[in-house]
Amino acid sequence: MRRTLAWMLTAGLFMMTGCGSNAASPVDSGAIVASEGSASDPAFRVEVVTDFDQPWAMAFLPDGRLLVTEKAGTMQLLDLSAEVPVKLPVTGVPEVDFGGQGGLGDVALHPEFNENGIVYFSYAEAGPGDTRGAIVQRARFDCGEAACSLSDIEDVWRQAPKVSGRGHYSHRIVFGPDGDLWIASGDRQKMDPSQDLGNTLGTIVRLNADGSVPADNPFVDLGGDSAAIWSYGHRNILGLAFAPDGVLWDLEHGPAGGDELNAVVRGGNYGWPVVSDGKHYDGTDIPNHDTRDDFLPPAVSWTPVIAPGNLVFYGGDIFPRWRGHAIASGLKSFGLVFVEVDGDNATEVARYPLGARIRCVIEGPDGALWVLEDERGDSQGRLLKLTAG
Ligand SMILES: [Ca+2]
Ligand SMILES: [Ca+2]
Repeated sequence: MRRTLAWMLTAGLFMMTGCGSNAASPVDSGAIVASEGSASDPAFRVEVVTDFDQPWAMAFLPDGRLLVTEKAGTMQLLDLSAEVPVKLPVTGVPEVDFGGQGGLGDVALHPEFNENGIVYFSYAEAGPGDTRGAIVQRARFDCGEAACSLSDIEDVWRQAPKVSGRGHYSHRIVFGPDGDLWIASGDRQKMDPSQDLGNTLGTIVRLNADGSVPADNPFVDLGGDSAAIWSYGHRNILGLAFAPDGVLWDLEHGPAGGDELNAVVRGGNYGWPVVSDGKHYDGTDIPNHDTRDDFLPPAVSWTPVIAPGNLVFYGGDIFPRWRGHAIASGLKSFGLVFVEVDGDNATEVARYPLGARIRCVIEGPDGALWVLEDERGDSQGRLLKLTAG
């Protein structure tokens, strides 16, 4: 079902408690707002935990510590067991091409992290002649008392070709239910390559955990970089997540309007830049999805945009209302967007304002929602913990 939804904001003060360096700063949050009708849901209790320098992504280790990437090229491990959380620096992070939308990106644990200690991470890598592209590597992760380290770094995947500019890397990493590795590869703001299967711009790729190509990928016969492609015609995919029923969902930025949530199918073409429910930034029209039946339409499109940060499916116990729902962080929606998903249909059902560009939301081991702000005026983005209100 396709919907265009206005951003509804209610005013309202919200109780918050804080710890860490920004405890005195208020979180500009309000009530959870139903996107249709007036149903109200229990609000969240919001704690400010600490802050980071332009944080981009995070992942909990099995021991409850939190690994956080910062866009300029640093990684930190946050130990939450102490009364005041302690940050340990992570050494061995490769040099990243920091600028524009690029830098250090996502981080994910190997499905067998408990046995092998391997983490995956993505970043913008410089190339010859003022070019760059997304890269995914993996490394052994170890921690001592004062610092953690990456070692035995291996290349897993490179976006190809490297091109000019510093936008639309996407480079979101997720492991599927069967242990496959899925990577979002943005169109690098070059548009037309998204329809050309001879490169990996504007695609979602599927690999084995070691970076090799599964023999049953849809375009293996094309060989080379193309063999990794699972779906194409994408723009800038910042959300990539598996629903409990195994459906893969991608959440991507549209141009001026037309953010999309897509149920991703093998070999699917999602239309960019031939069709979009948005327009070009200069106002030039782009035919909408419903003008062409040869491209797969989004389950939800948003105008005005939410400008997604990421996407996660909630499976915890402390918010029964949201179990099985998708939750998107929003840079322009300044909060969280809750989406009800049923098979390959989806509907936005609520929003929760947080008063800042929200880069990332994940579920913690205790079922709480952990939220990273993108940045505030001083480039610091706070880490928030949301529990039952
Ligand atoms: Ca599309
Ligand atoms: Ca359009």
